[in-house]
Amino acid sequence: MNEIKGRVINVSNRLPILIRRHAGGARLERSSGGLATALEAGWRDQPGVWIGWAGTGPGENIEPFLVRAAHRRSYTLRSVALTEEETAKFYSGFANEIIWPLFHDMPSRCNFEPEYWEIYQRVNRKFAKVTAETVQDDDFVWVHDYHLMLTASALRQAGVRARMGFFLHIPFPSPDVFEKLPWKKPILKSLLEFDVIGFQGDRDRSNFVSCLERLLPEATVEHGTPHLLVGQAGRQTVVGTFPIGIDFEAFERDAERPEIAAHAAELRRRVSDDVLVLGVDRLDYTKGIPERLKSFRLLLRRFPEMRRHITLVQVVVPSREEIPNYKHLRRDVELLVSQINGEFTEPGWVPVHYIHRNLSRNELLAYYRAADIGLVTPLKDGMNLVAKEFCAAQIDERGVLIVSEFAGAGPELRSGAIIVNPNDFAEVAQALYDAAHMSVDDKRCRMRLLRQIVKDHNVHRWIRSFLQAIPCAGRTRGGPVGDSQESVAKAKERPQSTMPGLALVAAALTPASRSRYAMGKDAKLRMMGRAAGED
Ligand code: GDG
Repeated sequence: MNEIKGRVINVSNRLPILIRRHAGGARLERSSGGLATALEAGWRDQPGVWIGWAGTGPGENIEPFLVRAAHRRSYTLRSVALTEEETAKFYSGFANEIIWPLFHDMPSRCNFEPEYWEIYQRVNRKFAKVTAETVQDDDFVWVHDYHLMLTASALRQAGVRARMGFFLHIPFPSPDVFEKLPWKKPILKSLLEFDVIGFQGDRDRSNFVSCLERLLPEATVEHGTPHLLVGQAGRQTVVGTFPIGIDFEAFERDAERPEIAAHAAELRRRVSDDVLVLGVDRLDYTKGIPERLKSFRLLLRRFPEMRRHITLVQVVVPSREEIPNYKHLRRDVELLVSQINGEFTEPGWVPVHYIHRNLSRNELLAYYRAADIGLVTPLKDGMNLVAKEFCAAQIDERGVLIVSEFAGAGPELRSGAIIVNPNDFAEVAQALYDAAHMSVDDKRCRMRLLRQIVKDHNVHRWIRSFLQAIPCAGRTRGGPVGDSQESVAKAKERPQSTMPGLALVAAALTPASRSRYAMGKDAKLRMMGRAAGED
């Protein structure tokens, strides 16, 4: 990270800690979710400041908590206090009832309430104000995620001269979806006030460029190496793809600990010593939990010989419980679990073990190690860290990863994982069947490849590559810009992948492993034939 002379000022909706009030006072907790997990792991030795919401409102003295939390960290923490109304209309409202569903291609779930937009602007200005008070000219301001897309314009208006970057942890939608947003232009324009914008995958970046082409035709796009340069209103922005990673070494080291191995063995003994399938998700409609349960049910219906031999452990972490869509989802998931268990349970075997709580890190690691199949089937996901954590914890190289083609992790891990369409229940059921019957050699070969990819593309590399894109932004400011329409088209024609050398990795797969997967497709057709005439 030599590119930064000053400090990194990290700005995200949530701080990595949460102060939770209870009758007897308050306690400090760790924030959950992918963003906090990834940044906490990657940020170990970087001096700086992390600005975000700690779960508290104005007038609360939380300074002692922030000082305590900073003890074990290389950075200090500054909080942005939010009123109850702001939490409801900015966080639950604009961010999670509009942007979250829209950016995950689910516009029918959006609640385009105009007041949410007012409060979103106000809260973005609030975050910008705290940031402007903190930042110095040679610092780098790194803003994270969809909650804070307007901060760059507010910071520029406040006269902040430091360079600024933005990383979107969730997908960016295609123009047909994005243009449904009533406030699309101010959001695009504000994003282009950052010096660097990062996306999880090439598809997200290409969607962003298509949105510019349609909605801001005056913007110009040039193909730099390896990133794009977008010109708008006299300034230029580097736009790149930076797939996020995990702290591989930490997961591997912790998974190796004897107490985790013992816990994993205990789980296998108690839950299933045959095929143990694991799903781990926040309770969110984008994660495809009902669809996954239906696929598992289909497997048990169509392959009766699998009954008693395969068990699904589905961990569901409570999330955004105040939003109506999420309450309904919990009811749907729990109904499906009880229907499946009602249909198939036999003495000594319960097909679905459903856990609705946050596991400790040690428990989670034990499940990752114990599982034979990691089943990661979101309908849409920026990356999905669970897929990568599962691989890192698979130190025995026994597990098979099944991953959705619509998760950022899909393209990145496609050479070792079984890739599925989560809406195709027959395909997922078949993938489970194939994974359960895969030879030990094939499983080892695939998992070794996956672990190498996850290890190489870890969170430290993600941070480094994002920060390395910054000087590029400085150099290009005021530089030549290309012809708008023509250069946008060229940029879309030539996707630039920053993914690992997948061709090389795929070449290392055994022929047996490759043909096994091809066999899976044929078997799927057979299975569909067999199913004809079923209800
Ligand atoms: C967003 C994007 C992107 C889950 N259950 C438990 C637990 N977890 C941890 C996992 C993982 C994290 O939560 C979930 O991360 P994901 O990436 O799967 O999903 P989001 O929270 O939606 O994250 C996503 C990510 O940002 C990073 O850019 O990948 O696409 O949506 O780290 O381990 N942790 C513990 N107990 C649990 O029960 N301790």
